[in-house]
Amino acid sequence: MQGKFITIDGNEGAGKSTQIDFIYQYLKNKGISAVLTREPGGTELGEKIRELLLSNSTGKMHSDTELMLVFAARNEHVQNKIMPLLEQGEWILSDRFSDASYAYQGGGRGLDIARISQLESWVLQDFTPDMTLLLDVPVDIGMKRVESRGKKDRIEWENLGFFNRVRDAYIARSQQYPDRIKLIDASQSIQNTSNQIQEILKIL
Ligand code: Z5A
Repeated sequence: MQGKFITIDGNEGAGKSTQIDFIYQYLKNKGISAVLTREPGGTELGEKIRELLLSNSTGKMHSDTELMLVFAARNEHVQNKIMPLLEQGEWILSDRFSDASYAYQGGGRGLDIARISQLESWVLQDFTPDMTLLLDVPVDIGMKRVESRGKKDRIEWENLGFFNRVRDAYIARSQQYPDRIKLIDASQSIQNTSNQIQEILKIL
């Protein structure tokens, strides 16, 4: 049986972690034991890069450096984990992948999309997820959901304008790649959002 690579992405508080658990269980009930992973991270080195990217103690970082670090972590992830697992026929569920770079570094930080695309081609060549579930929630609702966590990481200190640009960039990606990226209204209840996801997963 051939493995599949499914990614889940979205703006702050969209419910990715909540829904990835649902997807994992849904697949398990169908007899598929998926491997859960995340970005930035997913490998030992990738998790160290994640710490650099998200720790408040890192301080200021040039946006190009941030972009290259997320792709460095991604290269480790794809070469040393995702590809080998897919070759063994495993299904992989990743909490975030390259669309996040277009949204956060492209939309949020304002980096040139053509440069992100160049870096993506260099690192991934033509490798893309089989399916991306994009959870979309208005920024104010998402923020309220994550506020209760109290602690903010280095990127979460950004202003509302940044997070609105992130959301807009995600939506633009879903319009550009409608076959791969499935846009889900994540402003609904957890159950309603899971129901939308379940309908989409039926096509796999
Ligand atoms: N980043 C980047 O800049 N470039 C890249 O290329 C990549 C990443 C790959 C790490 O992300 C950061 O890395 C992220 C982007 C950047 N930056 N920031 N900031 P992360 O995915 O590890 O962490 P996160 O983005 O902070 O996750 P999140 O958005 O905070 O959480 P979530 O997974 O989407 O949501 P959740 O944990 O499932 O839910 C949050 C709360 O809301 C929780 O209490 C739930 O019970 C509740 N919830 C969830 N769904 C609902 C619904 N439907 N209704 C009500 N309440 C809900």
